[in-house]
Amino acid sequence: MPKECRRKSSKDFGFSGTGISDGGRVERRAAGRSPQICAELIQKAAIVAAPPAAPALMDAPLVPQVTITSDAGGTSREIQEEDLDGAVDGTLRRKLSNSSISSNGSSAVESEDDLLSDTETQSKGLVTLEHLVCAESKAWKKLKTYIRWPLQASQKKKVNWVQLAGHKGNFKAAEEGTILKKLSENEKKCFEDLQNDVLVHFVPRYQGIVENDGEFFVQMTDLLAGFNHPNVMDCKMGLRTYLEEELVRARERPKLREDLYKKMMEVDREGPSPQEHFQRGITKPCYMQWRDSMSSTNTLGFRIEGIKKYDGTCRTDFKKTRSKQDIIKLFKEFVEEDVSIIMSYLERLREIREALRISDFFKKHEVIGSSLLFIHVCGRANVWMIDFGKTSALPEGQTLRHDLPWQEGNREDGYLLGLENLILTLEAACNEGSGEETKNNSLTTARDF
Ligand code: I3P
Repeated sequence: MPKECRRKSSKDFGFSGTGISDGGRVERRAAGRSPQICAELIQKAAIVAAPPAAPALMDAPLVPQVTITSDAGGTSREIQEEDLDGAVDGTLRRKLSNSSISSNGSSAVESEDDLLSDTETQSKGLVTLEHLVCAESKAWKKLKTYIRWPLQASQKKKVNWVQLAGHKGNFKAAEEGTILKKLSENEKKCFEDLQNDVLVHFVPRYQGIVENDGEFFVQMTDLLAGFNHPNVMDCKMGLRTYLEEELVRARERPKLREDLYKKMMEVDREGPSPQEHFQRGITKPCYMQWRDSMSSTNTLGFRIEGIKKYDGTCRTDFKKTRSKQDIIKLFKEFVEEDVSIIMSYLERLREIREALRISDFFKKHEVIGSSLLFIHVCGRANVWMIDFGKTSALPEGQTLRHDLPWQEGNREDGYLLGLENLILTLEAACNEGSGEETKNNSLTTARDF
């Protein structure tokens, strides 16, 4: 930490008794996924892909057929051909950005892993400037969560942004203090609706749509503008990170994706089922379910996606970070045991919670794949709600509670459960620092808000 930023720290955070449950370890990785949904999708994808002599599914359970009607699921238009991936090898990509029901404006199959060039570094999830410079050859840096990087004048042309987490969105630097994100009708609609909502104080300021080189972009405040060497953490919120529509789509047009199979294998060789191994492919919902079960998404309702420190190191190797102890440790490292930073974060999170409780926008939207972005530098700390590409409006008259478990059809996203657990995590850190024990020992469950 730079000297001028040093503040008094708690001597020992300790962090025992966090007040949140671990959710227990998954015994077998694939068991964390929904066996019904995955078995069904694998089976259908197998038929589509028609691999020779595919082995029978092992212990595949009977699949209850869930039908999502427009009443339950949707705002949706018909799923169009262009919404779907074209091939197992990923040569054609799903184009969520064109979909009014599920879009974050960036739909390439690439992930942060694609950005890392060195295998060893990749496995450690450590990104250094050199790697980013190497990866800069792409015309576009596609960044879902993005960070302005303090640069030497000589480097400025090479690297403007650093990816922190998730798959890469389409961002472009804009006039001072703003950024451009490739237009997604879905996200644009969210920003427009948010203008008249209490949440407007917690999202980047929307500055309309602009055209640049024949393409359209959402222009918004660059949250990191004006900060030198900020510390940034991205936490993806919710009990799941895929839309119900993605399940429906995968049932209708199942696609095996080799890129996702490979990504899974890099992290967990036991992750794929025998069938998936044989086919060397996995459907997107199955991959996403595996991601959610491997991380703390399914148990705590949030997960850490990436951390960038003031010293330039950037970590995204959190796919297996699941236990509360590990998360607390990461928060400790992130704030360098500065309790005052934790306190500031807590204050902001509680404000967000209050706003969510009265927000009309929140009530009427399924919030999937959205993140909370933590930023602190020199004693200043803030949290912002970002990424609304997969946030979709519910049909007229429908609302969500956001604190209920998800069952297919109810569209609940668990956002408030995640926020509650995030607050409990940080409170536990502070309580421990001041010698108090945390009373609540269980994962937050359905509550009345
Ligand atoms: C990606 C991540 C993204 C998802 C992307 C996944 O996995 O879950 O959120 O994009 O799907 O590959 P990982 O974090 O392991 O790299 P969406 O949120 O838009 O669904 P994609 O490959 O279809 O872009």
